[in-house]
Amino acid sequence: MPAELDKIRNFIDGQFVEPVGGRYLDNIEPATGKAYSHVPDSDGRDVELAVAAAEKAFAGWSHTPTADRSRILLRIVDLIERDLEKLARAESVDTGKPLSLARGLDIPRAGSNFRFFATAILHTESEAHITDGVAFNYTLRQPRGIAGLISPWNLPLYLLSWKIAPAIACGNTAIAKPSELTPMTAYLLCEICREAGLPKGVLNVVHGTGPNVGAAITAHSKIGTISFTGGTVTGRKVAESCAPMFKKVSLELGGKNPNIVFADADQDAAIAGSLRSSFANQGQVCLCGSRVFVERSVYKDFVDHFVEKASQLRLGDPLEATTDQGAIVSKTQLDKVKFYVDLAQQEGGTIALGGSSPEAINERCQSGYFFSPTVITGLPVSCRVNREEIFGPVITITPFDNEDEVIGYANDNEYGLASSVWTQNLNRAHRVAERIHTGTVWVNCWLVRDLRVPFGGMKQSGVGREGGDEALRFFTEPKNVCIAK
Ligand code: TXE
Repeated sequence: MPAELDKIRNFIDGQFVEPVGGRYLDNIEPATGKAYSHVPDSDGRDVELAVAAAEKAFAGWSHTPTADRSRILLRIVDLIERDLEKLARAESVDTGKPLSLARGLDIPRAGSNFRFFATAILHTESEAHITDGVAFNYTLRQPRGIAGLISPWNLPLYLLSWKIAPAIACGNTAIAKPSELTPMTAYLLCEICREAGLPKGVLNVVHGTGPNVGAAITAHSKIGTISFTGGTVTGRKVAESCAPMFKKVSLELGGKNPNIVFADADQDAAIAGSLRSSFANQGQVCLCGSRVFVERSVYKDFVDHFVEKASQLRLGDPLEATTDQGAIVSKTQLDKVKFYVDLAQQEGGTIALGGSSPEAINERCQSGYFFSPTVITGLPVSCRVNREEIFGPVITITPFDNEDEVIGYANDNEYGLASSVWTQNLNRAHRVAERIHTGTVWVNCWLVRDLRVPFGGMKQSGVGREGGDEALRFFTEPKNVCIAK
């Protein structure tokens, strides 16, 4: 990493600035376990500076013509595409994910997020209602003010851009806090936004920890809209902080997603799809299908073939082109994964594949945070490992005998984010999709995303929906104007 990125800074009022307190956190590279840069350890004073900048910028930005906002966001897309390689490498180094994944998914999707909302705002419809001969009503959808955007470490730029783009496209100003574990691409995005001509103060990025910066954002009276993606435990704290101030809050939280394979499915497709949904990004995607249920008549064949394919995934240095599986994001997360694999064996599970950290990957990565793709069979459906989010390359495979039984298994969980159903029976696909309690149901696929559709979860997977019109509605305030005839 070039020396100038050794110490990244906050981006406030269009300037890169040191944290007021002058403190920095080590930014650890997951593949090596060593610090490679330093991140501002900001606090409420830095958030105050950001609020002042965002407040000052709001009048101008909220009255900037939509076409001009759109043009600036499209310029950001151009620059993300120009800097694809630089951004992908930064994302890979910061997160431990394979460079190929950052290059092929994370960074292109960040560009798509900006492009989608840059164009969506050009085509929004206005509503009007005529009240008999009495009145004419029209609805104004106005920007809400300063938005607080808090994002996690698993898909840093992908998820942060999914918040920044709609928030500023709608005319709000924003204060964003990326995860302190993976700050680099947020920092590089600020350079891009400045080069694209985004007016100062429209986007402000304050780096730091959740308790020092995240909590200051959710508690600030002038930040009326909060969009949070992260763990359910933290999501609860965010909701508690916002509730007394009646803030508008969107929470995209954890998941423990069922992946159901019926005997009548195309088994090769189901295995290939399940391999992705189990281990993409080392299983660190809230949408991963970590509870695999397979109809009993094909269970043994599925397990044998799945384990064989999973054993061929190449665990390696994230920067090497041949790597399919990189490092886990942090020592804390690695320890969490190890804890659950140990617990699975205590709960009666059998390790059918993996179950431990590999021998040294290479000289560079000998102290990195690696864990082999792990398949566990033989667990009770309701044990802790089948109920709690592990957020690593660990899945369970459980047999079932009929549709009612597996839908009961799928729904018997505190989370309700996403699910996959593999079947060639169309009626069954519709029937099962209707009965599963998740915000998204993929049939014969996984992580196929149309940015227009509502995205989010039920139960402890969150509140509210992101994406498409839902995001535009979230980041605007509807006002009804009623004019008497
Ligand atoms: O995320 P946190 P963590 C799950 C996954 C993981 C667990 C915890 O199971 O093991 O969450 O991960 C900021 N007020 N997911 O601890 O704490 C924090 O700085 C305001 C699922 O890494 O949720 C970071 O920027 N903000 C998830 C962001 O919240 C606070 C993806 C997320 O951190 C805060 C990641 C506070 N009090 C983890 N405390 C998904 N749904 O994709 C922390 N933060």
